[in-house]
Amino acid sequence: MTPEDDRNYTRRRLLKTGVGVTAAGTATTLGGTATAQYEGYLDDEGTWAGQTADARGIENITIDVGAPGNTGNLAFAPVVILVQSGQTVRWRWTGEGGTHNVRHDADNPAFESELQSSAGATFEHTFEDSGRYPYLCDPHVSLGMKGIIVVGEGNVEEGTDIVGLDQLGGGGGFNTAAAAGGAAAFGVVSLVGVAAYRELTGQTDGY
Ligand SMILES: [Cu+2]
Repeated sequence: MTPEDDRNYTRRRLLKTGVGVTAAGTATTLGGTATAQYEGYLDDEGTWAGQTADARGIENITIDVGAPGNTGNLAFAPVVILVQSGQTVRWRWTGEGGTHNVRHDADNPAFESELQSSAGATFEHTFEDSGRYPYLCDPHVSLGMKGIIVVGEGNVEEGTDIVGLDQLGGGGGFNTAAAAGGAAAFGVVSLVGVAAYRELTGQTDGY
């Protein structure tokens, strides 16, 4: 670890334990039990702030593959979303962070994409059955590249904040992220993801 990595790591740990949250200047609330949520599946995911993003009823909900985080562009964003039965989720590759895939983390995966690296590549799955669907990127799972699709509100982990997609990481990050990230092509969801990451890591304040 470089000193910079070490600082980032420390900051992430602080965020995950609910200390120093107000420094991020957001309305984010983190419980002290954040690391135990979703059976600890996201304990080593560096961007998740203990929130479940409410994507119910949103047509063409899109998750970025290769969003900033996990010591590179090695995150899904948003990390955890809530959808309803029958809804289609689309993953869209940002083109950053190398080659990624999306694979349901189960003995008999309900969904699994090809390995892809090109910006704009997509993968879709329609979720019919209620439940929790943890998933990962095989090349980067050891670095924390994981996410969860929650189907049905009853499957949201108790104690997890359900927030609107526009509230991830606080409402003020939209324009900042768009200007600084040059990510206009990625659309609304990706901008939210970038904003959330910047808020959490303090990337814009030169930390
Ligand atoms: Cu990956």
